[in-house]
Amino acid sequence: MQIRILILSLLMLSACFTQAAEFTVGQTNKAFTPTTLTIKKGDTVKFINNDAFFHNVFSLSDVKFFDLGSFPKGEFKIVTFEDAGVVDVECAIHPEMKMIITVK
Ligand SMILES: [Cu+2]
Repeated sequence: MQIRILILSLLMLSACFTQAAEFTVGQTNKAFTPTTLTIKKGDTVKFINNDAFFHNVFSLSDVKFFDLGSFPKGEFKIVTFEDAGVVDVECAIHPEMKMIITVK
């Protein structure tokens, strides 16, 4: 009986350690903050618009191809990164806005 509880406890503990993390990237003063981010496979990134005008988030990368569309201040979009590699992220409205997400 005790060994079952021990095994169950270990399983629950390992599940905690392998849980995906959520990172937040702001869009502030026409810049992604931070401009570089390193995450693990399965982690999510929440992109939040902190400016008083619309921003977009997209990537043409092979590792993760996406376009979150345009959204106003206070709104956010969440992306899950399943594969390892380097992802270039941009804003279609402001070409100077760029960031790099490295998925390990
Ligand atoms: Cu923008």
